[in-house]
Amino acid sequence: MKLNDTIAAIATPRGSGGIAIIRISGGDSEKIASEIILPYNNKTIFDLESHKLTLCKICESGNPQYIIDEALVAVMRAPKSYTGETVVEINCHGGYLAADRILRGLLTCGARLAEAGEFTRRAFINGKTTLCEAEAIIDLMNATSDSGLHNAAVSLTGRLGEKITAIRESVLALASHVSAAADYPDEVDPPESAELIQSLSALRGKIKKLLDGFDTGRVLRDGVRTAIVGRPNVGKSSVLNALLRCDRAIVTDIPGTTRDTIEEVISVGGVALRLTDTAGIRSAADEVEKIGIEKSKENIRTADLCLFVIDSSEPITEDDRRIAKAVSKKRTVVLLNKSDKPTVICEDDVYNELNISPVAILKTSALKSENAFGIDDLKETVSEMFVSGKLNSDEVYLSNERQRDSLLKADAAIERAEAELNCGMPYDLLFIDLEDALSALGEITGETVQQEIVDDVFSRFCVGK
Ligand SMILES: Nc1nc2c(ncn2[C@@H]2O[C@H](COP(=O)(O)OP(=O)(O)OP(=O)(O)O)[C@@H](O)[C@H]2O)c(=O)[nH]1
Ligand SMILES: [Mg+2]
Repeated sequence: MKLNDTIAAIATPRGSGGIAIIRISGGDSEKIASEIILPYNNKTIFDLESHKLTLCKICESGNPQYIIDEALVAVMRAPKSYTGETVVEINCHGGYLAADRILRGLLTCGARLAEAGEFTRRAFINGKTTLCEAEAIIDLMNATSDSGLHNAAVSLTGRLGEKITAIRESVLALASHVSAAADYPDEVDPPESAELIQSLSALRGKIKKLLDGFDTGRVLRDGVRTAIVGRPNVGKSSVLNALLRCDRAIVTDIPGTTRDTIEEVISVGGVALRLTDTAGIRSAADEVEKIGIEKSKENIRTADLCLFVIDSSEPITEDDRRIAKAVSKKRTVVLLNKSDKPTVICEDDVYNELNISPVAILKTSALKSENAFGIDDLKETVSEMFVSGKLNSDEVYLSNERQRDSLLKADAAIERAEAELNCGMPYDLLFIDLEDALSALGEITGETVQQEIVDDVFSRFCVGK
């Protein structure tokens, strides 16, 4: 990929719509665009004020008499643009043809079709955005819930980058001091070991806080993986239908109705619940059902939240106990379902007989999906668990594995430095650890990142972004 040529692409989705935007970026943007863009009043594109929309005629290249469209055009001259290069944006009428014809004209006049994410990659190369901000742009575009959108937007404003940079600068200050003391022993005193240990431990505290937020960040971005589990016929599919307020899953009074998992997404208080209705878990099952049960167990293993459905009108069974064991280490809400019938199980039985401590135990009746009982309580409980206070705050949560891996590497390097100081090892080893920490932290913002990682990040963008 050449980085000094001028690129162009349609930045809006194909198809009919109000407007389509064609974007051009690079040193020859104005020159190339001037071949097809004709401002009124005998002006040329070079006369247009930067960052201002102007109505222009768009014509075929080399044929100014042949008008393709009339469009609003903005020139954003370098370096004040998204990419840091001179950018021209053409807001033409939406539809299938106009944008295609305009793009073709620009390519004929010397622009190259942009690759996926190339505009943002240029912004990164030109210091307009950090790598973690570029990742926030992807998260923002892919957001499926208010909370995911909010976290991405906060990250996009540079909050995460600021935190990482602050930690990096502190490590850099320590590394410089250690190195200066080694190079100029007569002029610079080495830092006190106790002081160093204290500074390193404070830095690890900051890193830990960011790492602790990872689970929250992931849930905000990807939603809560929620498994609806229980033995056959307790009402799991009915609970799914009640949450969705429609009859999505088949419900019958025959145990073993659900054989394969069913997935649906709902929004609760701004966070996405990725619901999976599972096959009822029981020991007596035929071949097909056994496969379904294996899937149910796998869903418990990977879930962020288990909704453990119990038929409260029947005594606890061995199958209930087995499922209780499987969810015992998971964040679980127990639903005492069929509460419209005479009940034989109460809250205390859950603690005493099933031996689990769920986050909440709720009474539900899911017989009728459109006016089920207890489902609103369930939504409120889940919302408090995952969303409470997180939507309106400007706290930013780490939400991606790449960033977390780099932070873990930085933490491990600082931990090594601490251990060496505690053993009274020489400072030159310490310097190596601090350098490792610096490079790991730089990977997050992109200052010290390898080319393959940059390629991987930008490959997730679409053309025109
Ligand atoms: N009275 C009453 N019946 C319910 C309630 N919830 C579900 N049922 C009934 O219980 C039976 C089983 O419901 P399902 O939702 O299919 O149960 P399930 O747990 O998905 O069952 P499997 O898919 O076989 O594992 C159906 O006849 C439902 O109408 C409830 O809250 N009260
Ligand atoms: Mg079912």
